[in-house]
Amino acid sequence: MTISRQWLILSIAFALVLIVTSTLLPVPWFEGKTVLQQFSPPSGTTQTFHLITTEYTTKVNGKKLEVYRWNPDTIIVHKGDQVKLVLHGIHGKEHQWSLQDFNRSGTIHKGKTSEVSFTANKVGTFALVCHNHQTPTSNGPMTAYITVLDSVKK
Ligand SMILES: [Cu+2]
Repeated sequence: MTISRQWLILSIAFALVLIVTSTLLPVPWFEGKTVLQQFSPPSGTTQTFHLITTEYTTKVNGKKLEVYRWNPDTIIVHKGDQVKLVLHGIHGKEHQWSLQDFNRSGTIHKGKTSEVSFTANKVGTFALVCHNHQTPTSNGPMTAYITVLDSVKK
């Protein structure tokens, strides 16, 4: 075996050791996490959803019908996720809303944006209700459904 071939093998071995150790050992600038931990998604990730207040109108026999809706109105997350809803007031002067199962409520005004965050700590389907537009007689129902699936991702 020549000297240069030994150096080549030694260099490759050194590079492999460097790659393996840098992947598996905690790295100070990744807050003590390994490279694998840093770049694999944690179980409780933050999910951000933008919802806009939307108005639909139509006419039936000359009579105007209108309904307010959340858009989108269906959100699916996993148990343990941090959920951030960014609510954009587009149509409708004001929407007083609540998400009772997660003890959150607020008011959205036209042209304004507000945010609400919560931990999806229970499994099920939960209603984000606008109290100004709750029934067909009050131009609703303006309800979005947040479904929290069990934390096992498939
Ligand atoms: Cu509303």
